[in-house]
Amino acid sequence: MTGMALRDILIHPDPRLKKVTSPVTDIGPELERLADDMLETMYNAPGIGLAAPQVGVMTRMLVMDCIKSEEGAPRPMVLINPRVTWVSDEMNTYEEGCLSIPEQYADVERPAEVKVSWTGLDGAEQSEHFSGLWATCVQHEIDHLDGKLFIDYLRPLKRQMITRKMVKLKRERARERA
Ligand code: K1U
Ligand code: ZN
Repeated sequence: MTGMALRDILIHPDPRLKKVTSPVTDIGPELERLADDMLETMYNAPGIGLAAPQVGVMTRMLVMDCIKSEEGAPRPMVLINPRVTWVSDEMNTYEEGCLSIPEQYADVERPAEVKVSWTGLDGAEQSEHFSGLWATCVQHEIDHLDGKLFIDYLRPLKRQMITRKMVKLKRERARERA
């Protein structure tokens, strides 16, 4: 058994970030390895969430941990085939970021609270009521599984501006690697 590995995070624009992912049908060692690698990649970034398509795996799994380091023990969560089963009428605006859209932030309005059901790595069904940053994060990550990015909530002009910056960033990074 080898240790966890960092995976490369895809940067927008990438066609894989625009696709709807397929449900997980088989929970086994390969999926466990992917979950471990995604958690390691998320903590290393650093980030508070990561969805499988962001590392090029087109399957419905996400990881998250919204505990701030000063708040105490980490709470790594792995959600397989997550479904939002209830949303609050109350909305909340949060300045979101995305590891696939580095250094770009914008206000996004979403339901303030959500109830989510999912399958755990042990195969057991789970559900939880999320509020605050956890609610924002889980909705952002489930959007990734449906090929949606936070910039899709912005005005077209702002979205285009961010996309152009990302094209430039990718070009610069490719040049640095050559
Ligand atoms: O999905 C992702 O790209 C991860 C993203 C999650 C997210 C952030 C903000 C609102 C909703 C969802 C990030 O983790 S961006 C990085 C970030 O927010 C952060 C990084 C270090 C400390 C605290 C936050
Ligand atoms: Zn994201």
